[in-house]
Amino acid sequence: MTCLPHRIAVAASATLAAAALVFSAVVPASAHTPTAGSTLTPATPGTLQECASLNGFTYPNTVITGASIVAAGVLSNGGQPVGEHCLVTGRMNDRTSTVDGRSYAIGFEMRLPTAWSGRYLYQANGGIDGSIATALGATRGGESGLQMGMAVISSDAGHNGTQNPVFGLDPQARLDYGYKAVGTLTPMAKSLVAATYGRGPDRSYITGGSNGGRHTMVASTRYADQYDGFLAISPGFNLPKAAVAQIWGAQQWNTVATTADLASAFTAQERQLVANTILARCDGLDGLQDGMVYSSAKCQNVFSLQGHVPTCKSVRDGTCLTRDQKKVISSVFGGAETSKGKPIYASFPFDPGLTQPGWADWKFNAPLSRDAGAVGYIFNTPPPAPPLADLRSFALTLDIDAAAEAIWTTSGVYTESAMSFMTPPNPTNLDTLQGRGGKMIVIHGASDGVFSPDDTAAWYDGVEDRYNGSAGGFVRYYEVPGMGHVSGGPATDQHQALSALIAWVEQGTSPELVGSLNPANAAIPAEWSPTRTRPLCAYPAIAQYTSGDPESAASFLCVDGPRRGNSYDTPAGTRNG
Ligand SMILES: [Ca+2]
Repeated sequence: MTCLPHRIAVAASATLAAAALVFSAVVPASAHTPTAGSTLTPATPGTLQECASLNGFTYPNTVITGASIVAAGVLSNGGQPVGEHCLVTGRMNDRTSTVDGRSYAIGFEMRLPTAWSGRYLYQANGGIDGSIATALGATRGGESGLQMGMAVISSDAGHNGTQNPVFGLDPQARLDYGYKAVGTLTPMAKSLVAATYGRGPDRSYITGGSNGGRHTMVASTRYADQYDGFLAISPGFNLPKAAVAQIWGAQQWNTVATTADLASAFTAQERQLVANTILARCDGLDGLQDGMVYSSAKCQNVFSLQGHVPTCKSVRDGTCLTRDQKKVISSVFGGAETSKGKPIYASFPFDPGLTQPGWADWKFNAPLSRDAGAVGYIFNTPPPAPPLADLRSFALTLDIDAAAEAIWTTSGVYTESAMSFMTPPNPTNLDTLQGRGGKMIVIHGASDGVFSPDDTAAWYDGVEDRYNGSAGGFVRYYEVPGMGHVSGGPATDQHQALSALIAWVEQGTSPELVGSLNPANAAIPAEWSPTRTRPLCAYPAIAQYTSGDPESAASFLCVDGPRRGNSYDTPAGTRNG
């Protein structure tokens, strides 16, 4: 595909104009540069009119349990106080399950700022839900929708924390977790906004990371008529596939682990060895030795685990990998397969960010706990329901072929398969979103330990194919080198994607994201300047160093890169296992 290069911008508005001037001179607008697409009318500010009286707010199947003012400064984000707002708590669809006898409801809180921007934000939460995270509307990139004046709702998606993961025994709780909580809460939330401000939201947004990114991508197909902007970060949009792949990976690691801790299969020292070898081969491909590999697609061909990482001649001492370790690491990065060699999920790109502890936690710990519980109760039909105290042995002895099959099946009271209720239907069909002038930004780290950016790239390739190469007018994908799951890692993981999305939706401003470092991120190498910035380039473009300060985004251009989503030959979301 041909397109780009994009112009880039820098974070500080003071230098924005100068940078734009420079790059407009260097890179004239091209016919191949994605257009910003159509624009919706901007939101206009409003003022909170009601709060305590919202205790009397009525909506079908809704119970309000509290409504009161929260003073400015009680909450903060990024070290800055969040302004005064009204906190409304409640729940929808109180019920007792006829299947498992447990009580369920869709719990929520909504935070409605006194100084309102006219915008509404659905904060989609992570994990397997089950708790009402504070409705800050925080993106993990540094922004807070609440701080930006948006009215934000957060929910438990239909079950509470004590019901994780056994809520999967209840078919309705499965559907609420999968997609129906978002569909149920959205019109109620808009009605609550109207009751608070005297009018409904001018513009509506949804954002989340991980499972919240999944909710966001599901909403981009199921509820595109309800939202104007979608910001999905590290989306697990094929979560049932990924969970089975995680458990398959645990079984692989277990063949070379030296202790009960699967991390002994590939120690921190050995991961550093691989990262150093990747950097030695690939760091300079983008024009700068800076500890970041932007030419990821090229790197996958240039770097060879087998050929470039020393093979142990005797014992493992951290300076080498055994042949068996190499076989396992290659297979995990190559992607989980059934015993017949069919892909279960997706490949993962080699990237130096695998040194971060979060990568190891996802690879070695999560499969034996979170993924095992999710597959055992939520994603397989019928649910095998293993003892919760024995999830480790459930994972390590699981029949992978059967588990990969059972994410597609229905049975008895379970009338939707996990792949049906968890993933976006027709994921590349964004006709409704496009048709109403909606916009979507997707961000994914290259060293995500659980959800693969190769899967996201494959999805984006499918979207580009569907829209004949013009998808950049309404949806863009940004891969962040070094970044782990949602955030973290040796990466410029801080960004202004929510602001950029709003400007894209309401002003038609083409997003130009700049990544910066999080000072609290322990994975940042000491030799990097704390002020380092990098352009986040819209896939398939990659950042290329040109000249100037190596710590500054202004020294880079986004240049043409290859499409990389070749990890499986069927569109994302369709059956390939
Ligand atoms: Ca580099």
